[in-house]
Amino acid sequence: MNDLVFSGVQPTNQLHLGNYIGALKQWVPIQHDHRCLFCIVDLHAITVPQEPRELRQNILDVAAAYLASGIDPKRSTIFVQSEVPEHAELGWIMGTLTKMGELERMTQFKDKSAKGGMGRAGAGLFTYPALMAADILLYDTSAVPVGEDQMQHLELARVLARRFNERFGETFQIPQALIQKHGARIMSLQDPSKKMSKSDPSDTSKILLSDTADIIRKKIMRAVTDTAGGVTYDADKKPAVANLMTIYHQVTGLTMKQIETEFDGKGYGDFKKALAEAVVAHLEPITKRMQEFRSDPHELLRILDNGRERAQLLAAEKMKLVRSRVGLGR
Ligand code: AQP
Repeated sequence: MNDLVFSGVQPTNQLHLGNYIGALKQWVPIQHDHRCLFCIVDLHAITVPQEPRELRQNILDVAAAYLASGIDPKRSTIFVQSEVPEHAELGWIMGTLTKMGELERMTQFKDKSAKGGMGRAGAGLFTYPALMAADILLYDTSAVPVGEDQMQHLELARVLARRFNERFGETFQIPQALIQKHGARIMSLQDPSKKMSKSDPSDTSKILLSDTADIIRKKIMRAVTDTAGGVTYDADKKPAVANLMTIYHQVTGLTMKQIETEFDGKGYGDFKKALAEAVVAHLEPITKRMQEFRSDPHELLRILDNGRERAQLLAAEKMKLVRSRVGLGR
């Protein structure tokens, strides 16, 4: 049994607190007892239009965010997806095994294509889950830490691994999801029915890892709350406050009960002030380290070169087996 963990983030924009809590922060402790591959999934990013110069900057920003959040390049492999061409190759093969109906059911595709209409959405956006399955299966991944939004895609990866194994013989490990109780889905600060998202045009909906302390304070003080008062956790009746409490829990380590006790008899204003200070204190060292990595690109590039070499070795070996199983080449 392989104990490899794989996960990734799209360099589609500046990372936000949702990406940090739902992904990066969760990855850090996993490195201590698993072999980990953390990928910057730039091929996924281009399933929606990207400005080339910005994309290249975002790739390095995401790499810097991984390192600044505590991913240790001595323990874990950090690399850029497009630099290991086997991802695209296996993505194609997985696409040939995927049914149209399976892709049509994907809520992320429905959401992302809703604006311009399905007929106008790129085919890459539609087949995105086949490429994501390839990313995971290429390394015989045993576990994938994901936010709730990615569960449907992960389930398809499991289906495709089984389908391939049945058709061509035992080749891929079936990956499991690693999902946390609180924090798997951080919601928009302006609308608790929507997840915090890089592509949300509203600046105040999300806290970016690159935000200054003052901006973070302003965004939190402007966050919406619920009509019913009191800092108590009830995700159905008080979704906005439950979301803010989840963030507080994540950055302080306090349980929901402890948070309720701390703010018993106090109003939302007091809670938001404490929350803002806790988020600032948690993110400040991360933001500072990100800036340091970005101001010394040599170190960052060296880490990414190293990661590419490590990932490439594993990917090349696996693809040799996959090609022979499928009957590709001579
Ligand atoms: N709001 C969130 N709460 C918790 N986890 C989240 N993730 C994303 N948003 C939240 C987790 O972050 C990882 C990387 O996500 P991604 O960049 O691959 O794609 P995404 O899920 O589509 O993220 P965004 O921020 O919403 O980006 P855009 O707007 O570009 O689509 C994943 O593990 C995800 O679960």
